[in-house]
Amino acid sequence: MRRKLVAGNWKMNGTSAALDQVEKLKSDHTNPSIDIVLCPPATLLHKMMHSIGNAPIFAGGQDCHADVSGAHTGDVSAEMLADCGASYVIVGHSERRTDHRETNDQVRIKTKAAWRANLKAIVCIGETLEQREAANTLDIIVGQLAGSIPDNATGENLVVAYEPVWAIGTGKVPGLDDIGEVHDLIRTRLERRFGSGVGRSVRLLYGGSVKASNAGDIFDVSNVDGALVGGASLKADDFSPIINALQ
Ligand code: G2H
Repeated sequence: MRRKLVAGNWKMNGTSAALDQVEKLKSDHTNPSIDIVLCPPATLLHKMMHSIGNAPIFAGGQDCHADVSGAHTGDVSAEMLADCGASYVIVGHSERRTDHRETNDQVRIKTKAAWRANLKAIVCIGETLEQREAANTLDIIVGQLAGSIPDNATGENLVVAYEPVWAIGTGKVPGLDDIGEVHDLIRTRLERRFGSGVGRSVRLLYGGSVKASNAGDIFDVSNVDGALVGGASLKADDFSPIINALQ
């Protein structure tokens, strides 16, 4: 039985004032069977851990460098995230793949770095609009999965987020059948590569314009175990109804 998971990706949003949302979320969140993860900018992680306190909410980074430490100006290692109290890290988000030209190979190495630091990796994959319109979605997903995920994946250390690039922050969402088709494919490929036990235990998230009004329908799709939420995770009043839709 896979635990449900809703992760909020704050992207490059939030200063100390945003921690009020954590306080609100703590009072909203009463279901211990759902994992909630907040991924703030790295600058807020330490303060966020104080805000979370003993509440059943996890924190995560939005990216990590492959190395433990060294001459990499501006970067943050997985070990540094873990030292701040993070339990998760997002790797391979399409905004990293686009803005920083991250390749599947780099995402795979970063995922290994996350595991080295005992972080759970939320590995993001997804097709562009051009790739979807050329009917290449499934091939792209298969290639990204194979290239971005190292050996030794388990249901504990890996979460896969399917985020169609064209659905991110646009208000557009694929049809439920399309989401189901991709999630079923991801599940099948994970089972084939890692064995049915591991393949069935990895949690699969949908991401891309998730909001309260569409979350319930998306969560009913087969092999969707939760969501990676961007814009609608910034305010507890928007995020809590999405979490509640999983119950
Ligand atoms: C996809 C998602 C969060 P949004 O990037 O990872 O963002 O929900 O704003 O589309």
